[in-house]
Amino acid sequence: PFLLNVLENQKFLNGSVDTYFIDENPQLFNFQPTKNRAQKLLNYLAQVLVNGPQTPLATPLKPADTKPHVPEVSLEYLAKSPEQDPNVQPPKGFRQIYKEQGPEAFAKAVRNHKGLLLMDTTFRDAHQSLLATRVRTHDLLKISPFVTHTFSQLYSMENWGGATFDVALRFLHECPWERLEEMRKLIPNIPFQMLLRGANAVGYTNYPDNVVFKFCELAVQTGMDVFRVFDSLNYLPNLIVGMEAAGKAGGIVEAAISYSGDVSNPNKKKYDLNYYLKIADELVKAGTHVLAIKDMAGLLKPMAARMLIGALREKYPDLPIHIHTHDTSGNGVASMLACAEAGADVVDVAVDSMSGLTSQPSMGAVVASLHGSPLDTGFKLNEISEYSAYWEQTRTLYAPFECTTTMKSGNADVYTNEIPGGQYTNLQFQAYSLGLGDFFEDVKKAYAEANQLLGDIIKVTPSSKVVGDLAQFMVQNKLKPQDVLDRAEELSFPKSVVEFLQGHIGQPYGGFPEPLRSKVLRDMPRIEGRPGESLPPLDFNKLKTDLTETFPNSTDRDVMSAALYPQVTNEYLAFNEKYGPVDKLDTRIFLVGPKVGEEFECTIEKGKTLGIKTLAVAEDLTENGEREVFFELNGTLRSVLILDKD
Ligand code: 3PY
Ligand code: ZN
Repeated sequence: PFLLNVLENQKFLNGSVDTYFIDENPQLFNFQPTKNRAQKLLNYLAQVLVNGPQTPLATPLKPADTKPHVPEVSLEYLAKSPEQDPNVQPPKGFRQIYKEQGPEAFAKAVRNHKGLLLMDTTFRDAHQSLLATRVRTHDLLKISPFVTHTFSQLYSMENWGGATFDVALRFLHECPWERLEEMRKLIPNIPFQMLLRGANAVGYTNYPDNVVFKFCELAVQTGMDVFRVFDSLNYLPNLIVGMEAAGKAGGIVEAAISYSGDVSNPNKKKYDLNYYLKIADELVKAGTHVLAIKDMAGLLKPMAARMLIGALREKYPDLPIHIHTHDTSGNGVASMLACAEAGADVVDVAVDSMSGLTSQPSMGAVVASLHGSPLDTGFKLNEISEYSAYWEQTRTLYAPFECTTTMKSGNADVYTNEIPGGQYTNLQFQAYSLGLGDFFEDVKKAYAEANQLLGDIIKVTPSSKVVGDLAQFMVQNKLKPQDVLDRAEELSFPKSVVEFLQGHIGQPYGGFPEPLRSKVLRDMPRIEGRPGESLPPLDFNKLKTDLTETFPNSTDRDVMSAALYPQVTNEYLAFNEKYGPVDKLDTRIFLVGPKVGEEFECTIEKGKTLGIKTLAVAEDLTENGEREVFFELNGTLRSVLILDKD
């Protein structure tokens, strides 16, 4: 068994020790800095067996006890390869054009391509929207060889950024950089795409400029290609920082305009066609390689799509146009087809079994609709089905995070409340877990009201959180919009709302809402321009020194993670040091632990596979309140003592 150290001693943790404690218990100060990885994993498994999941599960549903079938690369395809060898290099894709000839040549090739191009969001936004971003590197890597050989004609696969960075570190206890690097090794031909929240990078708040620049540099070095850059208020100075950072790093810049309102409705005046054309103009001037419309809530109806994409196509005949949407209303496929017909070069889809609801529209549906037309995507339905079957099975491993526990259908009420896909799922989930009957209906109504109170702003991470927080605040405190205005001076608003009004995430189009802002802020400080301009650069050397003091093995990647998420990164590193490479465990075992008596394998690196069998969990506690868990590790008996927290 492990020796206990002081950090696991109940008496010490309770604070009930005196100065003789060290003298009387020298063994507790005998720290073991490097236990081997296998032992650490046993420690993790025992911890889960004794104290339950080490990452919070969102529903009572259990992960399925299944091993998803990984489809083989098609024989027809291999037969065409000269060596008929399964290890054959995958076909060339758009990434080779980008790497050999640069971003401009890539953009030209995209624009000149005849059929409709697709971005597959399965590795990022689809699971961010449906499974609380919980899909693990382990399951992404398993299907990567199939993807690289079968879908080499993708414009890109979105597999990084957005919420994945935070969730990987915080909840999955895995390194996002390692995920990127490993995917890259397996997929050399398809461009990788990430979502960059402009000056917020992959966080929820504006960072100093040098953080954003360094982040992009490291992302390109680790394998990232296309940066979809947006700002949550479409605030140009913020957007441009992100574009410059991605461009300077050598990436493909895909500046995105976040879509709000409805250009096909003459009564919705704030975000009309002209608003979008003006921003597009600025982004083109700033040198974007590709222009994206980011319809994060799924508000772009087919008719509006024809108007907006038609107008952009006419104005910029040579510029590649890429459309992102969410299928919340159920209109996603129709809208993407309308975009394609109006001249979009690329649309976003998710594989069928990970599509629909608040995720992206279905890849199979879009592909089938265009078969035999001039916009034919060239994808084969049978191959999409195999890919889909993998994800259908894999999805059952993530049952504890399934949005369909509460979400049973699409809902066109999104046209009224304008809640972004990922947030829609979150809010519904929170409402259900509070168990209040009409709470979600009330929150959705309040969301629209909160948006109006804040001046009808663009709503996407992090501005969507501001609106969501205000909406929940209104429902919880039973406030009508007029109450909020009347009592603004005395109410204690959520922090995100106050900071938004202070200008912490940028300047909203049309200005801040008055008199609300003045009433809430009174004499609090305000930021007038771009928040990053007034933030001092982050001292990376100091951060590195501080981090390596606590974690001597930390890398430049960890330092970058810590620059964005200091606390989360510290916890990740501490967890990793204690429990080892938990990212290598199968998903069910990672989430809920093995069954007693179960035998399984875990490959911790190429050629190093552990055979583990859980033998028993002791019925009785030791006198220190610990429970002993017995394993067989590669045939030898091991046991671990775990403090039982119950
Ligand atoms: C994100 O910022 O993570 C989003 O997906 C916004 O749409
Ligand atoms: Zn999205």
